[in-house]
Amino acid sequence: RRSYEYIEVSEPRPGVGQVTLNRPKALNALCTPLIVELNAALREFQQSPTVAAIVLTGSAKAFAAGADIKEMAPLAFSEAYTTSFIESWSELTTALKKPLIAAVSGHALGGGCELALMADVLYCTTTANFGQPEIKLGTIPGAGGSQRLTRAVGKSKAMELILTGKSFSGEEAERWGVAARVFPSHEALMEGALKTAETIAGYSKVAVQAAKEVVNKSQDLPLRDGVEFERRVFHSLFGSQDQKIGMKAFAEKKKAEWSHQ
Ligand code: CO8
Repeated sequence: RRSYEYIEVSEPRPGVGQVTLNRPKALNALCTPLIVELNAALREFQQSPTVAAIVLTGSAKAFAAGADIKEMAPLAFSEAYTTSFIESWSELTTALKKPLIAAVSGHALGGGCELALMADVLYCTTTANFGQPEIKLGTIPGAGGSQRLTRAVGKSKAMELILTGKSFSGEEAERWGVAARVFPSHEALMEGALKTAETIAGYSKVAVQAAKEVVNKSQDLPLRDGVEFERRVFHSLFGSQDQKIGMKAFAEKKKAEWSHQ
């Protein structure tokens, strides 16, 4: 495994990969080299035969305090446009077929909030500090925040948050459906995230990947097309060995031994 400067990579549980953002001096501000490393680590996990689910986290103090403001400050339009600044962020979601759980403690602001919103499942502490403060810097969310936050909380709340730059707590994130669960401490959060990842990693890789794919489709397709897409994928899983293994094990009251085929 290669070594990284801005992140740490481990496999803390069977089937579980963990990426920890580790740029403490800047509260994990997402400079370009960090994003490059994060993409590389996720690609490595995507290809790994031993990793089936991934946890992405930061420190107890900060998940990530945003894109690197000092790096962005001098950027010109022509440079941002011609180099497709930020575009590589989308790789994080599009290339990753394995489930990604974001475990958020502390600040998740701007690009940090957007990164958390890119995950398949978001867990956080009650005191986590989410927000899209870009308006205060004379700009707007640039990594999907205006779209993903709006889908998560509805238009009026998203408008209020993005137009005022006001932050919201982990407790609110859970109440509004942004977070799936909240935890009282960073330790409890990590335990919860790793446990969920381990649970997911214990299922058929084929079924897990298909489940992630169909849920994601709901974000892009009208309902009728989404339901049809789901049915097609559901039908296709009758061609997998694991569907036979899973249903036979149920009938025999045994634990399924997945072939991942
Ligand atoms: N970029 C660069 N450096 C940062 C950032 C950041 N986003 N956030 C914190 N830092 C640095 C600080 O400059 C400081 O460095 P130094 O010690 O050298 O002065 C260090 O981290 C510690 O920060 P503070 O002293 O400010 O710590 P506090 O505990 O007092 O405050 C806050 C914590 C409230 C999180 C505060 O640091 C803050 O407001 N940070 C900026 C938050 C913000 O505005 N984020 C949005 C950035 S814009 C954005 O993400 C646009 C996304 C567009 C798409 C993605 C683009 C890649």
